[in-house]
Amino acid sequence: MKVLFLYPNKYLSPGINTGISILSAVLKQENNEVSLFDYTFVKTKESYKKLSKSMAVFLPTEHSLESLVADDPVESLEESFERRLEQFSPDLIALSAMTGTFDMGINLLKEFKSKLKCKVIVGGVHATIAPEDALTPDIVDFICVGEGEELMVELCDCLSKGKDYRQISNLAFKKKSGIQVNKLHSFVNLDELPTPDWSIFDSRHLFRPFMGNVYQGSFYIMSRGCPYNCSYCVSKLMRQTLKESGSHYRFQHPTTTISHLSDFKKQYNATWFKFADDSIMSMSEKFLEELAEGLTPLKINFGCSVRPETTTDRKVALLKQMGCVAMSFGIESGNEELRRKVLNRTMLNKQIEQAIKIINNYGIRISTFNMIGLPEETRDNVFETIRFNKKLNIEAANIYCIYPYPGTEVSKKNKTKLRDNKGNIILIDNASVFDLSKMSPLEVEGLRKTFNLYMILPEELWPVIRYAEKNTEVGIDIFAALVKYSRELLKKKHSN
Ligand code: B12
Ligand code: SF4
Repeated sequence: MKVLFLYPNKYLSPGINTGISILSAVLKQENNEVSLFDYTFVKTKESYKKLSKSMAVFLPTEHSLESLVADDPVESLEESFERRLEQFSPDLIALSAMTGTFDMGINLLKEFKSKLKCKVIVGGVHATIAPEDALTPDIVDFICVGEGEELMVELCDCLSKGKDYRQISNLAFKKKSGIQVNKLHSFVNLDELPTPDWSIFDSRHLFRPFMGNVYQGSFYIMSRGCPYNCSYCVSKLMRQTLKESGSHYRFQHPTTTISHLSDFKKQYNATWFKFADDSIMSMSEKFLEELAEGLTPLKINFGCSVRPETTTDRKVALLKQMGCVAMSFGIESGNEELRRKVLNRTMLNKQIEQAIKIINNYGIRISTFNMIGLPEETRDNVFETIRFNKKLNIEAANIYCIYPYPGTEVSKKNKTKLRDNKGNIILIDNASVFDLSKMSPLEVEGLRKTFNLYMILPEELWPVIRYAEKNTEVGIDIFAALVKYSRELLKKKHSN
């Protein structure tokens, strides 16, 4: 069978998709042919314009993402996809989508409705947490609920031999009387999976600029799921939806990770990885010791995500020893009560401070994840988050507006809808329209835009930054001037 994966990713957001790379490897093991249509480097008029308008406060590096596409022609997604269809002529199109990218994938496929001669299957987070929504478009024949490794192999086998596919585990499809969701199989044994297949991805996905140098490498995941229950996250929902398959949260054996990363080093000269696991320090010291023993000789660098409650000196020392150079922390809110009551994250500010102190001792770079627009949140609460980041001396704060994903507690409590009046999924970048906080969506947008300025610049300048929150002509000019000034300050700090 010829399987064409469709990856509707944000323009110039490089990084190999772990799910697709695993599925491709598994399908190739069974002699299927696999190809990929990926939006990441398709330079369309719209995406190109949007990128040139974006203005980040972070210190710019001399290795820009734009340089990766400098020589590429501007073309439409449709033109590019049509070419791929003609070249590859797939037997099955396999769309991998999150909630925020599902419509991007479907809209492209709809353009080709009359020309497509093959079946279309959708998998990924969105199909798992919102199966009815994912099955609604006419163009979709099947969806995959949960893990796709076994399903894809069986489906390809059935379709190629004309066998009945209707009983395949994890498969769901439309019937006259509604939808049929088949039983789920047990979770796959992660230690039996082959090395993920990076070969179907554009090599520019391996571009990894870090602290002034450029490395080769990408995302890699050692686990599935997460043991925590944050109210805004789909993790708990996935655990409940997939409980028939067993215990969702699990790590593969360190030897599997070591073997896969050695393969990547040999094949792609990959030396920089981003571990996509939700919480690497949840694993025991013994597990990390074994991992360190195998990874240290590989001499790789990597970044990972951590929870403060799990941070201990010994675990950080082991991670540092095996190559950890960057860690990201979800602070989400600087106000402990909001964090606990609204987000169901029970860690204390004191614990975060202690964890960061330990990590700083090892010279590991720290970035934070923060959210605003939270239910019950006031402007003063946002400033608690800004001040907390400032106190922690954070230079790279990622800031998002909370998004009520379907089925999560935040969505249920606030009775939010997935789709707007026109039937489109509300995009993550427009999440302020959910209007969940005590601020107006405009105020939330203004604060999101200027969060890093408030964090980097001295408090005497805050009254000026307030003007930059506004989307007026003057506000836009002040914003640009302050971004320039912040970058100069950061540059100066780093050159000292
Ligand atoms: C790593 C990661 C990222 C990375 C890299 C993604 C990548 N290139 O791989 C980065 C940092 C770029 C990222 C960005 C974002 N992410 Co993210 N990310 C993750 C994370 C932590 C791990 C993903 C992963 O590697 N999973 C492991 C693989 C093996 O699982 P999988 O992808 O689900 O694939 C399996 C099945 O779903 C299925 N499957 C997948 N595709 C297909 C296709 C077919 C046809 C079939 C049959 C089956 C199938 O089979 C696979 C193997 O079993 C998840 C949380 C999580 N633990 O899953 C969040 C997660 C996917 N991200 C999320 C979000 C919200 C985002 C952002 C929107 C964040 C933001 N505010 O910007 C952006 C969007 C980027 C974009 N593309 O537009 C949410 C998605 C929620 C939702 N309902 O959509 C998640 C679930 C986090 C969360 N807990 O809320 N993310
Ligand atoms: S720790 Fe991260 S992945 Fe786990 S439930 Fe919370 S937000 Fe989700």
